[in-house]
Amino acid sequence: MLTVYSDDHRLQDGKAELEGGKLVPCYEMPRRADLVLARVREVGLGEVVEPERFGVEPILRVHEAGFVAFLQSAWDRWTATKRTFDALPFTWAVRGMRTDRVPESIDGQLAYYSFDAGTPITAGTWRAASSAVDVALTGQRRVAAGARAVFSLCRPPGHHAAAGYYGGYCFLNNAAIAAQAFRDGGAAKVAILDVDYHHGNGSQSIFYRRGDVFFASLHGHPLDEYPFFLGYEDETGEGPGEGANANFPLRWGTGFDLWGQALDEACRRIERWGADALVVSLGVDTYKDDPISRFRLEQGDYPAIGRRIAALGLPTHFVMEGGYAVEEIGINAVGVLTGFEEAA
Ligand code: SP5
Ligand code: ZN
Repeated sequence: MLTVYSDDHRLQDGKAELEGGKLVPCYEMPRRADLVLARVREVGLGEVVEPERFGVEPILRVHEAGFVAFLQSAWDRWTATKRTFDALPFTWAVRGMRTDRVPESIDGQLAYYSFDAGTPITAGTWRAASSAVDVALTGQRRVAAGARAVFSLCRPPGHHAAAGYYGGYCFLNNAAIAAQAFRDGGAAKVAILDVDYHHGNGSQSIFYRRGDVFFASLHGHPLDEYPFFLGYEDETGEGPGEGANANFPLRWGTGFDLWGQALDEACRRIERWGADALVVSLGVDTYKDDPISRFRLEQGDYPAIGRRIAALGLPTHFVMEGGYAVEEIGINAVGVLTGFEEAA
C-alpha cells in the first residue's frame, strides 16, 4: 500500500492545551506522525511519496471562505497584539447568543471560529494543516486512478473541523475534503467510515444534509465523552441526507467484543448503501492505553479492523486521525493497514 507523507506536519507543534483545569503539553504532537511513518517503513508497507500541491480551491469546496481566511491570517493577527504564546480562545457563543455577527478582534474571532481550548494556533498551523490536505488529496487522486488502497498520513488530523469552525486538534477536514474530491472526480456515492475514538462531528455536519456522502462513526458516547454535543444514534441525516448518517455511540469501557460488532453493523450499512469509494478516518485512540480515551482495544484487534474494512471490497482511502498512546501509535495504525492488505 502506498503512503503519502509530508514533513510539513512538524510545523504544527503546539505547546499546551487546556485539560483537567490546567494547561498541559499538547497530546497531538509531531512524534505521532514520525512513529507512524517509522512503522510504515519497518513493516515494508510500500512506497512513501510526497504530496502534490492543490492550493486552496479544494479546501473551499468544503470550508467557508471566511473561516479559511481566518485560519490563514490568525497567527499574524495574534502576534500583532504582542502575544507570543500559542493562540487559544477563552469563550464561546452558546444557546441564544448572536452568531449572525462576526466579531472583528482576533480574540473575538478565535471564539467565533473554534469550539474548544485544546487546539492552539501556532506560527506554522496554516502551512501544516494545508499540507495535510495536500497529503489527503494526493492519496485521493491515487485511489481515484485505480489503487485498491492508499494511506494518507495526515497530521494535524481533521475530523472535528466543520465547514466554519476548528477544534479537537483539527483545523481543516482532510477526510471530508478527500470525500468531496472523490465526488468532484466522478464518484456518485462516497462513504466515510470514522473509527477514531471521538465522534467525527465536523465530517458529520459537513455532509448532514447531503445524500451523496454517507457518514458512519463509532465513538465514545456523547453522554460520556468529548465532543459531547453531537454523535447520538438518532442523528440520521436531514432532508436529502436523511438515512445517510449512522452513529454508533459506545460507553466508556467498551472492548473489541462490542466495538467489533458495531464495526460490522457500520460496514453492513455501507454495503447496503452502495458506495463507489470509501474514506476511512483512521484514529487509533480506541487503544486501551490511550491517555485521553476510555475504550479497551488491544494491539491484536487493529489488524481485524483492517480485515473487516477490506471485506467491503471498495477502493479505500485511509486518512490518519487521532491516537495519543504515542509509543504504540505506529503498531496500531499500521496494524489496521497490514490487516487490510492480508485480506484485500
Ligand atoms: C483527532 C482527535 O482525536 N481529537 C481529540 C480531541 C480531544 N480533545 C479533548 C481532550 C480531553 C481529554 N480529557 C481526558 C481526561 C483523561 N485524562
Ligand atoms: Zn480522536
